[in-house]
Amino acid sequence: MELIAKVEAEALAAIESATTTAELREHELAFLGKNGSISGLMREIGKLPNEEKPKFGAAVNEAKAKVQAAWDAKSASLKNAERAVQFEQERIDVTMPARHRSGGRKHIMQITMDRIKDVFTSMGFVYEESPEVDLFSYNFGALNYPDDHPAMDEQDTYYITDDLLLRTQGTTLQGHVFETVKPPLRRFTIARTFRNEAVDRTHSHTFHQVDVFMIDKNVTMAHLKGTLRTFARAMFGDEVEVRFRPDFFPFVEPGVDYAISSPKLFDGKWVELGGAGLIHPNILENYGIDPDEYSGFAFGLGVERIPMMAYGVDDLRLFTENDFRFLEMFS
Ligand code: FA5
Repeated sequence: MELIAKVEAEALAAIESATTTAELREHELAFLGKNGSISGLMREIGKLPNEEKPKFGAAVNEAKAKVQAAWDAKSASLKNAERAVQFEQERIDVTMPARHRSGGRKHIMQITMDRIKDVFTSMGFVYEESPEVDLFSYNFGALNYPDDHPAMDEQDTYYITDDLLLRTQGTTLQGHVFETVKPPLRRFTIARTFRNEAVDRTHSHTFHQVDVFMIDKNVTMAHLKGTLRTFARAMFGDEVEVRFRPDFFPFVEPGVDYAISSPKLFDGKWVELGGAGLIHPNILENYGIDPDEYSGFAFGLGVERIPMMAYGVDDLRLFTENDFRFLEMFS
């Protein structure tokens, strides 16, 4: 009986002092397991006289039950404690603000250019590009500028050599196309263009132009106006009207500037957009196109103008400053 009390006390003390479930598991094997010391007590029974056997057996069972109960209780409390630690380590603070992920987006100029491309492509115009650094002859001569014509002064630019310059206008595409393509043809480009210009809110040394032209039989100012109106409506809304006024460009005859007006823009005031006209017969002849058989129209305008008007941007330098507060306003 003393032995039982000793083993029981040992077991209870060991269980009580356990600090981890792993340690407790070892005590389970040592005391309660098949080869544990409490099971060992049962084997002692054989050495006892018969009359003492039942009492001893009952006492061992009682001790075993006590130790088991102590073990169960300790196991439960250690498990709880360990889980609490684990929860604390794996805790997720659902109230923490999410990390800001800034996605890229298209620049407002890119959005504008993509829309321009959609509009003219849908009208059967083919997009084409020509060099930013081009020959003087494509920029001026091919476009019917007589030598030393004062119109060239309005488009002073940066010269690489006497013959090579940074193009001043998207219209430079014309000569490149007329050399290789026979009419009927419809072409357009979006060109980065350069001029020796004092920079202010509406002028830059580097800007962009859309330039559009077509040649076919019986092309008239009516086709020009209809194309411009379709384009302007796609950019600025369905109520836009287009107006022509006489203007001079060496490569068109007649030449006009065109303005648009809409009740939704600038209180319906006319706002000038760019230049246009019918392609000069001299140019057609220079490229072997018979002006009695074919005629064509051409127009050009500054791309920066479009978002400036559509969104009321009052300084074109904002397009290249890359101030996120500005860029994030457009998507
Ligand atoms: C031309 O450049 C002609 N090539 C347009 C043309 C094409 C006429 C076909 C007839 C037939 P202009 O120099 O006016 O025209 O320029 C056209 C547009 O480019 C202007 O209305 C303006 O919106 C834009 N632009 C001109 N210079 C600058 C500049 N320094 N900064 C920003 N935009 C400019």
